[in-house]
Amino acid sequence: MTRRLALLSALLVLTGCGLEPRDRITDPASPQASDIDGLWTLSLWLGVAVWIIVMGLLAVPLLRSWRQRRDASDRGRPASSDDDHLDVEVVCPPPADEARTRADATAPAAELDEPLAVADPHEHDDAQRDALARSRLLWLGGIVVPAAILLLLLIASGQVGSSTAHVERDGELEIDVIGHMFWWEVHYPELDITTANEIHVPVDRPVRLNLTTEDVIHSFWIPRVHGKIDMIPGRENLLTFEPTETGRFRGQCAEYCGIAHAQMVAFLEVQEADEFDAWVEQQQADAAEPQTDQEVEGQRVFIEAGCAACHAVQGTDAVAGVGPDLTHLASRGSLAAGIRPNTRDDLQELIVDPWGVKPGNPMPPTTLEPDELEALLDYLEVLE
Ligand code: HEC
Ligand SMILES: [Cu+2]
Repeated sequence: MTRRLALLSALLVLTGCGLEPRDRITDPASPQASDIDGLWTLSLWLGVAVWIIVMGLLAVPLLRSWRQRRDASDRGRPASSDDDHLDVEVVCPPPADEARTRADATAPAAELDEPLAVADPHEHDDAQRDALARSRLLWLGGIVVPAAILLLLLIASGQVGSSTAHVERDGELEIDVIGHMFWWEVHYPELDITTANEIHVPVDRPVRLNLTTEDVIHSFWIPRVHGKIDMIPGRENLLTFEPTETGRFRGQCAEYCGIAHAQMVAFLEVQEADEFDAWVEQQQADAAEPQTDQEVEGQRVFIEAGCAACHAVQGTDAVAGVGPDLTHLASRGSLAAGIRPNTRDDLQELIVDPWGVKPGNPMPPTTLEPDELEALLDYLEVLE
């Protein structure tokens, strides 16, 4: 039994551990995330305070009854649990009052109170004082304090709600993010850039995300910069934040959207302004031309194997938008919505066995001759 309990608690503790550390809201990298973190901390500590007080109040009578029982047994009386019950019967026998109704005579409370009051008027005063204290405690602890705590939380969450809501900012960078099963399409309308799964932004500049979906409801969530917000069909939800720290922040679809929901990861890449400008320039360019015969052959395979039916490579005949834009595929740090590093092996596995890499992926497996596959990989690696 103890062993099972220990195993169960170990399991519970271990569920809190990931193989790799995940980005948390408690490590904010924008004023918006910081406000959300503040609200979370306030709720946590209020909860802890309430828990401690309630447990304390519970401990007082428990301790008192334990002490009474211990004293009773010290005095040599049996410390059985029906001790009190026995006392009542012995000390306060119901008086044989003729005037009493039958109902009165059978009410145990009346039997207990009246003879005690008659026996000792001081005890009556004490009982009244006790009752008053108890009702005061009930009012205070049951109504006034909880109402005050709830009011405080209401005000705090209202404040955070308004400080994190979308407001138009000067010089904000506008980005459209569209949820797909199971990846993120990313457009920069003013910069004429299309990419996927990795969103680059400059540090210390307000960013505005226009969030929608192509299919089912998803939820966009990059914990270190903002809270989660749903992507709803036929609706555009806005999210503004100002990243104050550079780095690569992990995000995750936060609304169950199908079999590969857990494998729908996004990255926010917050860069210094000049690095971001360089990235923009690179992304605005058309795809790199294949140079060697092998790469040219790879481009032919790409078109003929049907990849171009779903993917776009700017500057070529491939213009479809069913899957991620591959124009600058090689410049991305991850593959298949953040679940694989962008290496040649992972790329090969994704092309040969897309359903093994990500179940539910709409991309069909391809059967290519080994040399065709090599050529295709060579071509894809050119797409810096
Ligand atoms: C029926 C449409 C379809 C076809 C055909 C298709 N793909 Fe895809 N592809 C997708 C979709 C959808 C995704 C996004 C999968 C995900 O991450 O959930 C994808 C993802 C990818 C990715 C990862 C992109 C990224 O940024 O993570 C690569 C690379 C890729 N496809 C290459 C190919 C190649 C090469 C072919 C041809 C052999 C091909 N695809 C054929 C739909 C297609
Ligand atoms: Cu999703």
